[in-house]
Amino acid sequence: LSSRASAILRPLDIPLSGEIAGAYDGSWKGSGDILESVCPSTGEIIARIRTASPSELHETLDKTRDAYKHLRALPAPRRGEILRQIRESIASKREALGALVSLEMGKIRTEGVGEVQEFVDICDSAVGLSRMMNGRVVNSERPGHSILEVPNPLGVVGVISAFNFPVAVYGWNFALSFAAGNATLWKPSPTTPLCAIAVTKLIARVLEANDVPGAAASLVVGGSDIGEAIVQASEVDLVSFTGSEKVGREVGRAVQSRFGKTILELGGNNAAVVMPDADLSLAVPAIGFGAIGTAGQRCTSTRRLYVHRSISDKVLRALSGLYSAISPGDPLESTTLLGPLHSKTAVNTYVTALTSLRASGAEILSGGDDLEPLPAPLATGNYVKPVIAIPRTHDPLKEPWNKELFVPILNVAIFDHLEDAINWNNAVPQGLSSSLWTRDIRNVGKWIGPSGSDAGIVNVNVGTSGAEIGAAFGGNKVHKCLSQSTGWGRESGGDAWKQYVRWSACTINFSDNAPLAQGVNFSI
Ligand code: UN1
Repeated sequence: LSSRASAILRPLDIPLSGEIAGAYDGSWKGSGDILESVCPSTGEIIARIRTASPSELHETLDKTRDAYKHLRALPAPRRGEILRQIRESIASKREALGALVSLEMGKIRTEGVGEVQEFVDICDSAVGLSRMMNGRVVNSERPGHSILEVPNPLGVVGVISAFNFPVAVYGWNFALSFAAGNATLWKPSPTTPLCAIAVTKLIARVLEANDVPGAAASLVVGGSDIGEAIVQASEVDLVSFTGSEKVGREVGRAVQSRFGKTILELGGNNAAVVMPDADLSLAVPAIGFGAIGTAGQRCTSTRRLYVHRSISDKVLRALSGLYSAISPGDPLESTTLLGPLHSKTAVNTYVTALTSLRASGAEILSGGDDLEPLPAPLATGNYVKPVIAIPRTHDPLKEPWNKELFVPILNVAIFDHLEDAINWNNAVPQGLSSSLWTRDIRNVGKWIGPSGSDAGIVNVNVGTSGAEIGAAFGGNKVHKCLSQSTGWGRESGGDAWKQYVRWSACTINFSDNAPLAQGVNFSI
């Protein structure tokens, strides 16, 4: 193992050699296939992980169900106190975990640490919530009666997360699920198992110290067979899935067919709209971060840029200048702003997209030329140059506009009226995030109102990516072409916790009579 990798794994208690157990339910195990964790920056194999076998998964499901029974009996503020300790434990390893995210996922250091901070933030929020997950007392129409709406713990929450946020997205789900009294079973992306193992180790230690069964935070590293088994398992009450639109559709159908609950966080194809009065000193760097940040691999990455004709030359000149100052490099170096793509498959997607942009006559404003090989050990990493392209035509239902490719390619179109830009923003199949740049309050009103952006995230003078945990995160879209969409899931802040409970409507009669509702008379 290289010294750069071992220096990151050692402080997180990850073995530097041998095969690492990838499943946890109170004890560590894994007798399934071996999976390799590959560093996207160098191509180095950084670990071999023993995945969960199907029979181990079933055993883990049983233990996770039992852990739920333990957790639901704890008062919510007590669960909050344990969560506070988990928060402290994760925060104490902020830098180390952030570096592991950079090593295994490939995002730059500050974004890796930021992602761990997101986990800490949602724990803070859930600690507070543990004393505020309140139900309601409803007025009954019957004398001497009262109605309570009680949020009870739900059961087992299955979290299937993606490679691009290998720590934070689990955190969003785990923190709310735990505070609500559920046990959580995590299946991380098979390409970021070490991040999941490191996080689970930190949580497990806190659970054990508090005499809570470790299976309250179970982990099963594995491939799609394990994912499918979780989706179909009747022990799992809620499946929270983050990933592709294609797999999300299958997950949605399978869970619905057994009447389970889902939270689906699927595709994003996010636009930034720049009005003539925008402050470009704010807009241009934010669009750069939205499009280049995380090498274009956030669900919230900016993929489409709509610029008003009157300022298009100025905006595109400034943006091209910004792009030319950024070249890919080692994500572990503090000065690097663009790390590698996560996989060789993503590099192929990038090359194919660029080839078809060229073939269809798009103007390539930035990037697109060959990348000088990086020095060893980075020469074998998945680096690409970020691209700004002006496709010849603009049709939101056709390529390249209708697809989320998860690579740093920004497609640009010019508009004359805000209404056109809003229509274009809304016309694609996905609806996760959107961003308007203006100082004119009238534009803001149009953008955030009923005829404005139909995405789940509707920002003003803030880029499409980098949401805080306070507001619920998720997409909106019903689309006529059924091939792609975002799902309607809501995670992290807002009222997202209400999805992690089962609501009990309890009508209680304190009186000596038993009248029927609606005045129904059934006297015998
Ligand atoms: C994702 O890409 O799946 O708003 C999540 C953001 C981050 C989360 C992105 N807070 O960009």
